[in-house]
Amino acid sequence: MGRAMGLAGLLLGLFLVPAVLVSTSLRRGLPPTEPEAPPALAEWESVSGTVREDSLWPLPQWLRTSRRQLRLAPGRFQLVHGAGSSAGPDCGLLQDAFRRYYEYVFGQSRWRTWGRGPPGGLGRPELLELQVVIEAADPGCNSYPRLTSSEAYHLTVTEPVAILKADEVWGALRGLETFSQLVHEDDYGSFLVNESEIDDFPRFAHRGILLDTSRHYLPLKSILTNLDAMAFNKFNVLHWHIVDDQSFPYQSIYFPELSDKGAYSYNHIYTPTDVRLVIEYARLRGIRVIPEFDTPGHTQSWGKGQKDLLTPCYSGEHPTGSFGPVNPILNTTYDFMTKFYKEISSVFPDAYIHLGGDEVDFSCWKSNPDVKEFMKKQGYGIDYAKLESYYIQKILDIVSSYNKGYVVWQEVFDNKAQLKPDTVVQVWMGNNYAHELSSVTGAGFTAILSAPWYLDYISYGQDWKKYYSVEPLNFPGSEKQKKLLIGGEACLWGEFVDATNLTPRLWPRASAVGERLWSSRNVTNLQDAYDRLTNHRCRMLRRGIAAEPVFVGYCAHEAR
Ligand code: CP6
Repeated sequence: MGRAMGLAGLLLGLFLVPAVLVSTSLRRGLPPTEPEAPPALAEWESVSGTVREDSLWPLPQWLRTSRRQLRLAPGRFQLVHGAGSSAGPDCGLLQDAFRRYYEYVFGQSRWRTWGRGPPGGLGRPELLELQVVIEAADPGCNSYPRLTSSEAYHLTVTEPVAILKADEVWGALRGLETFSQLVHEDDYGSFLVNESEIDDFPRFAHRGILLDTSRHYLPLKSILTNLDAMAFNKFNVLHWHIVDDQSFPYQSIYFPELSDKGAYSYNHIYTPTDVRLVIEYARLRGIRVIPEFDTPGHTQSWGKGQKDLLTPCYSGEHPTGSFGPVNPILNTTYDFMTKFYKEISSVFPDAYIHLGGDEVDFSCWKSNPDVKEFMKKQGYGIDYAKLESYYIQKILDIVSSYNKGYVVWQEVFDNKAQLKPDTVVQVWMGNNYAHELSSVTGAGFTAILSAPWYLDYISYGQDWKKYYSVEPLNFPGSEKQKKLLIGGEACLWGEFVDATNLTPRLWPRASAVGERLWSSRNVTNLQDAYDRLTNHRCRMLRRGIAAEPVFVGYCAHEAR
């Protein structure tokens, strides 16, 4: 970055931090600067001739913006590989991203081809290129994003070329998003960008959205649209809660009966091709796909296609005909799970699988005489949490044998299962989650926070402020413990959500979580966030995301 520093020095005094972005980290290292006198503006330009970095979301870690504006000509401007980049035209991931971001920058003007005033760009210096330079020897074009991937980037926008530098393609994707957010179209249809410099990286490595495709089937299109929205908000994990009690839409290769019998219908399924498409679409946006196959509870739909998998419930001496959680006392259960998770481990490339383990109802286990007998033999007494731990530990062993890591819901930790040190514990219970984070990290485990971010809960008013105001590291613990919190997830459980309301229910409310997990800890100003979020929401609309309004108001593009 030596060259960038030189450039930074050169530009000192030319830049100012916009007043709305007052935050110590943004100002650190910057001498007090006087804004340069704005260039002489023609009368018709003056309305849009102000610094306006008022739509960046999430806010970059460090940025400064000049008043000097450059224009971009749709026919001339190019996204290109810069000199010295380890990636070139054979990097499909970047080529694809260049095409997408060209559209996001310029495509939005097509709704209004009439009534253009004088070309606002005339007489302004022009930005000709965005050169993307990947600095690592292996740019990662054909790889999958990982927990440890670098998403850092450095962006300078100066005449005549902008330069985006990143270690790996993942940072380039984040930087392209930021660049596209810097460009705006003025009232006369000119594309303008302020000269600026941005240094950016995520605060937390795991920034997820949970989608539930069991309570309602979500068509592929909805999932892909959501991946677009995630990229606009710099989320990097799709937690795919793919099956649950209500339906089993995952079409298994080894066990096709699971979805044949357990899906809502033969059409409400995700075929291997569908799953590959989701994974690839996500990869191209720097998003990991972590599938959740939740057991031993939440498994009613599994029982339809897999005989003897679930525990028969009893009333006294007699089976009632209903079933409970997965039957933990049969060898056949583990034979099945061994094959099943072998398939899952090869279908999903991510290093992690979510194994669930939440909300196990012990009543059916308690009613079953064979389970009672097993409890006695194992010396568990009447502690059914021990039986759950017995089951989970066997599943963990199976999944580790396929060299996968795993995420579990907090009960698995609470029930004192012997967890491998690399287990990730997801904290979801709302009551005293700070204490839970303390216990989990105190025991040395990595944690993900989702308790404050249940977006399926709706209420009147601007609840994004509540999500935004959470400080994830506000829990008792040492520095070492704080490092174990790797991020968080906004959860959208599907009981009341299908393709009709998925997007507006998630966006822009999830954007609040996105900024909390990406931006600096001290980015907390609600008024500033409100202003940027309303603009960001209008931008999502322009890009085809039906994000609901933040509050009263309008978007410029929606005028007739
Ligand atoms: N489904 C599954 C759910 C929930 C959980 N697991 C859930 C529980 C309580 C609330 C929201 C969601 N619907 N499989 C718990 C992680 Cl408030």
